[in-house]
Amino acid sequence: MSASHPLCGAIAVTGRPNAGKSTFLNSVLQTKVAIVSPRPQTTRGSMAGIYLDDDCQIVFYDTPGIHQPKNKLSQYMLHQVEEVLRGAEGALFLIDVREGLTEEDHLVAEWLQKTQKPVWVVLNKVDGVLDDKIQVIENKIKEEWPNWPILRMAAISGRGVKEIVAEVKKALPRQPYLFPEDELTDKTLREMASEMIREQCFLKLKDEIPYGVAVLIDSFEEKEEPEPVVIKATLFVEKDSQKGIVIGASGQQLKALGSASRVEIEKLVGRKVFLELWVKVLKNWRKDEDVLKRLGYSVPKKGK
Ligand SMILES: Nc1nc2c(ncn2[C@@H]2O[C@H](COP(=O)(O)OP(=O)(O)O)[C@@H](O)[C@H]2O)c(=O)[nH]1
Ligand SMILES: [Mg+2]
Repeated sequence: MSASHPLCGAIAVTGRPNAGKSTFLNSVLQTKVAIVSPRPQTTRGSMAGIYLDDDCQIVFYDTPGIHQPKNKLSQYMLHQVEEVLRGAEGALFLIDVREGLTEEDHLVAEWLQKTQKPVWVVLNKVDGVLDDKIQVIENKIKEEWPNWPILRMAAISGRGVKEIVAEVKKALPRQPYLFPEDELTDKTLREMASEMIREQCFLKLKDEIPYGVAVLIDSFEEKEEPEPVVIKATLFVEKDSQKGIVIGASGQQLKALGSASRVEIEKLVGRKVFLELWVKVLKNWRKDEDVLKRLGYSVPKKGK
């Protein structure tokens, strides 16, 4: 490609569940686009966060954490990671230094070795971890994967993020921008609103419940201001018993979910939102391909 083109390319943001991938995406864009929770496997699909500066566009793809698949939804999540890696120039491999090197990190490394693309190991969450401990992890990584450069970051505060961008830039080709200059993500407002509701489920619902919640936006109406954006959404749960929990005594839990989600969606759309939530039971939806498809988690057939 011509030297007059800008530096541009896609980079996969990979790592085990909870390593801080979505936090990195928000940090590099200085805007909240990806949902984050203290719990693993919050992110289900891939999402582009589009970084732009004077001479460069980097499309960072947030991905679900690489893990051992347990059901059709996990298979969908892992397929999303494969697709992103296929189209990327390289991958960031995020490691949570507070946990040290784990089995799951080795599983991620196996995936990344297969791609034969540049990989940058990013030691995340260095805030509050002693330098000696980080050094021990770094030495182990150098032994195991000697070809991969190692960087340090605290995605939560933005420390080290600029340096990562600078490193990644060196590996990008010159080509026309992949996305229009004013775009921040590849997701629609509707999709992002549904994610914001799911995020609140992860933050507010206990135990296994959020893992069995899917959100479907039934309608998203943008009337003229000062009218609010009117959003109607259904939360699907897997069992009758979960429906009661999500709604809560006299509807308190659902109300809390609704108002917290509304605040987040208002930040996203930059205006008032009226949000109506319903809860329905859809037995074992995570195992049912047709239902997964309806909810936007389309699992490709094996061998494709
Ligand atoms: N202390 C600390 N926590 C972080 C950092 N980055 C992410 N986290 C936290 O780790 C948890 C998982 O982050 P998330 O971005 O959802 O991880 P993902 O599953 O890899 O996308 C959240 O509670 C984040 O606030 C960091 O640099 N420092
Ligand atoms: Mg995530």
